Amino acid sequence: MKLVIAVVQDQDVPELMDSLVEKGFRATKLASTGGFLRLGNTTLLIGIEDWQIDDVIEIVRTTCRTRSRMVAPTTPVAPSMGPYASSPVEVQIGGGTIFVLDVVRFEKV
Ligand code: 2BA
Repeated sequence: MKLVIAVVQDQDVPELMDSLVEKGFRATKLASTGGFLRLGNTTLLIGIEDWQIDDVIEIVRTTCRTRSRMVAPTTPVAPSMGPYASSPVEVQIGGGTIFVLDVVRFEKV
């Protein structure tokens, strides 16, 4: 068994959850915050059988979009630039950041 941890953008969650449930997957939705942008995002925990990994990744791929956002860096990007860089930079967010972990034991009691 595997545990898929998927960090996705909030806007994509309704369609992603619909697709997962429609295909018979179970998921738990957690509110999370990205360490870089400090913006809310969503982390899904999805327990699956090993042979279902590709199906789940494909669902995330097709329902989660890549978006760009301009951010003003608040941390130094290079020592020569001083403590803060003033120019906003564009970052690409998403579609999804996916971790697949082995589950040692799973029980519902
Ligand atoms: P954030 O940490 O808020 O990152 C948002 C986006 O900012 C990232 O999109 C990436 O394009 C950019 N970014 C992040 N760290 C950066 C850095 N040190 N320098 C320059 N740009 C940076 P994604 O890669 O799609 O990540 C979206 C969210 O997924 C992240 O939000 C974070 O919550 C999670 N995530 C991504 N990689 C992770 C990892 N290795 N471990 C844990 N969570 C991760």
